[in-house]
Amino acid sequence: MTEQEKANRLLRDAQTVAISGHVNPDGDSYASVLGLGLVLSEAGKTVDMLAEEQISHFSYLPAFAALRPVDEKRNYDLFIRVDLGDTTRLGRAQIALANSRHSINFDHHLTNDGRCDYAILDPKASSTCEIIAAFLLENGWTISADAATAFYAGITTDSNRFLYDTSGARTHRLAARLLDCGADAKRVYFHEYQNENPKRIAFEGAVVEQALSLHDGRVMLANITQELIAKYGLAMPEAEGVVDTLRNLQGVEVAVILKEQKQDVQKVSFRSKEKVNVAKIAESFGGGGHTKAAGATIEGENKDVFPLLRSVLEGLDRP
Ligand SMILES: [Mn+2]
Repeated sequence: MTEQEKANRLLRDAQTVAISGHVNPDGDSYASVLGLGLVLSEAGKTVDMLAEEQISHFSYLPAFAALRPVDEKRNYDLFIRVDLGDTTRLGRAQIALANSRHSINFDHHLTNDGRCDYAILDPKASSTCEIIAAFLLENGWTISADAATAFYAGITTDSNRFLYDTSGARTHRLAARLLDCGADAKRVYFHEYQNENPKRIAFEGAVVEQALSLHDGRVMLANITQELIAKYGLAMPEAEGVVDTLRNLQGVEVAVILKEQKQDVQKVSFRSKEKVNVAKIAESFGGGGHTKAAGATIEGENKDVFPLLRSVLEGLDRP
């Protein structure tokens, strides 16, 4: 039996299932939990779709209201981790993993410490949603319209609207199959791209204006402090995606954003356009990710981490 077949048998046999993505969830993480959760509950299983944080931007996703925090007293036949390479990024869901008899790992990150019974990993996939949806279709599961909408949303957001290199013919074919299943693409596009908060656009402008230009503008570094985000009446999760705006600028190869999560915790997001592998830079800060999109969490105060990050970026060899 292949790894896929064994994992599928585990999925078929499990009666109680917990699914969790990563802390600071993005569209792919939420949608992987929700899409898979819907398919399994519609197949008659008892499923806990776990998430400690509920970011309202994603509340348009089907079954979003069903997301719940970890209940330490609950045990499961199967725990499924989705969209994370580093186990610590499960956060409190590590308790549910410990309370489960079996585990499966679905992921597309370049590095994965996958401590599970079975791991379905594909760093060439656009998104974890792509891996899960392909797996389910291949193994004869029924994907409802709601589940298809969730998967379509995860693929769309993680591939930057089918623009990244990992979004090839295979991704488009799968997306077409999800549309056949009834995926509501319009709903995804409306909530993700036609529902902008004007304050956020003004904030993006401020970030672009204050960004530090390194290597003749090929590297841009911006610092988002709590003070800056508060000035625009926004909260830190709403700064998600600003790094893409910075990377999309003319002449920029690498965009880096430092975000002050808490006084002593800083989050860094890295993006590249063509040739720089930003996962390597993220790894040097204890993080990871993909060639063109990566991140790290650094302990320390903003005023100390910023110059450190700046000097690492200044030291890049011909970016
Ligand atoms: Mn992802």
